[in-house]
Amino acid sequence: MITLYGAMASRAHRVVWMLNELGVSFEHEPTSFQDGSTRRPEFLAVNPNGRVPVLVDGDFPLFESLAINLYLAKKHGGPLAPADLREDALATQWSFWVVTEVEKPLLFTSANRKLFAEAARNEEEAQMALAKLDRPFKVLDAHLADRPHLLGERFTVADLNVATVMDLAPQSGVSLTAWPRVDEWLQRCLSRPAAADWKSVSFSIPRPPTPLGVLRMFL
Ligand SMILES: N[C@@H](CCC(=O)N[C@@H](CS)C(=O)NCC(=O)O)C(=O)O
Repeated sequence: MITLYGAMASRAHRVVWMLNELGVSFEHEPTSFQDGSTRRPEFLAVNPNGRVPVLVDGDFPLFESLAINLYLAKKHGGPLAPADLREDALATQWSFWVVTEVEKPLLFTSANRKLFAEAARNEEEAQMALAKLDRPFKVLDAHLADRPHLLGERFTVADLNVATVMDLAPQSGVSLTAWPRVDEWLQRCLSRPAAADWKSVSFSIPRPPTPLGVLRMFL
């Protein structure tokens, strides 16, 4: 039995998309990360980081959303899974790439365009974070010039992992028209039926009251 902890309005949606793609049934514990639930001893016993998502497959707990997806793809096989060692390495590469190069500045942009309450948004901060995204977005756009998906012809866990981070862009008023291949690829990924659950979810995050608090949130 697989149990996934984490509300849809959290990074748990990344794993829900993967489980839906694979057609794997699971129990969903929609643990909120905003009401103190992730600080409770019972939750910390499952994930000592106090964060969602965490997946428990039988007696095997695993945290980190994109690592969970790589595990699920490899466990269940099929077209989403890496077909060989090189594809495995590339799926890992793109997953690390998106969390290290894209996730934080994109989240910071989104916070200042949509996720913070309107009065707490700061367009200058959004522009600053957006400027950091130009380099990785250009890399992705160039990579997609001669292939429809990250590993070539088929949609794989690499596309899913990168798209689950990039999906903050259209949700938060970040236009991708300057990177047209990224824009098209993302729309293709997000129009997959297995991604549908996520698209209707909306959420907000409170802006920390001090500049230091903001730094702490995004560093
Ligand atoms: N790198 C982790 C990040 C997990 C994470 O930050 N989750 C947020 C919700 S989306 C959380 O649980 N925050 C609660 C907290 O930081 O206390 C992953 O991708 O799984």
